[in-house]
Amino acid sequence: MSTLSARPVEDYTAKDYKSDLKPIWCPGCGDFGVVQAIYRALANVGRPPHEIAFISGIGCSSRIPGYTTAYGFNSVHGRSLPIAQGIKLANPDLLVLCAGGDGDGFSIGGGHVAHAIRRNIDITYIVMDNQIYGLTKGQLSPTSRRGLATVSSAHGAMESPVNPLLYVLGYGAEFVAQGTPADMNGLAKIIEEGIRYPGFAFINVQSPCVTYGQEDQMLKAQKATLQTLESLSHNPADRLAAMDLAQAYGEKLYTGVFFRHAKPGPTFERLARERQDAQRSTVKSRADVLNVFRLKKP
Ligand SMILES: Cc1ncc(C[n+]2csc(CCOP(=O)(O)OP(=O)(O)O)c2C)c(N)n1
Ligand code: SF4
Repeated sequence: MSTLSARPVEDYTAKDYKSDLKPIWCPGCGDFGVVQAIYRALANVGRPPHEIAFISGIGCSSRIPGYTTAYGFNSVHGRSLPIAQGIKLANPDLLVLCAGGDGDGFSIGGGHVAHAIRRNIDITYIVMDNQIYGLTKGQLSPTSRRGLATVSSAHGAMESPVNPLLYVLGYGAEFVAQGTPADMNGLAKIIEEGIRYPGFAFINVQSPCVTYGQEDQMLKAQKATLQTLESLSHNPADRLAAMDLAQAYGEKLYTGVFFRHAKPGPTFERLARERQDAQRSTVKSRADVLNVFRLKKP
């Protein structure tokens, strides 16, 4: 916790994180619930808004930083993670959140996810997975189910969908969870846990697109089918059990923490800071500088 915190943790409420901007999402969009859950999670964590940086890509879901009072950066489609990592490295004291759609995260930005995971940068990455491109009016996304016909794919999706949960578990993510605004308490709790996890945390949110999505993805259908991992007595310390359950992505809606590493590894920003400090302590002369960079003396 930073020493900059102006008020005691218990003084923060969800209202402190809600900006004056009125969301322009379609009425009923799942993202309304996601931003509410984020306000609640942030209030429980109790960091002041000026100590939070919220980075997104481009998409309906990527509008989310603007609806909070945190410092926001609505960046470039698929590039939220590189920007968030740069911000975290420049100022490791900031609480850094990252968010966007399934297209943003697993299509154009898919290559960045693996590297953020293996660096284990302390960022919480929230993907609003609606299995469609919402902003650009309903094209196939990487998580669209096979056979889905859309405005730009009249004959249906020919590829099988990306499984975001297996993807991140396979790359070694230390914290992996799934939630839905159909269970607001559960979603706020998962987001809070992700923020508190000392390393890269991935949260997949089944946030329905009411305009271009499918009937069985809507909140009513989700409420009727979701199963909490807690009710299955899943042990979140067991990566293989988590991978087993994650295989049901697209068929069953499991919510809760799939995996939380029992012994969190070092974060990239900590290792980078330690290396910088070690180098500073050894550099006393020009010869030392050359040695640090392994350059030859002229
Ligand atoms: C480099 C680039 N390519 C394509 C686009 C067009 N574009 C904007 S948002 C988007 C996809 C949105 O889908 P998703 O990321 O899943 O978010 P959603 O709108 O569903 O929340 C696309 C293709 C863009 N803005 N920039
Ligand atoms: S198009 Fe879909 S994802 Fe975008 S605001 Fe509307 S309901 Fe939400």
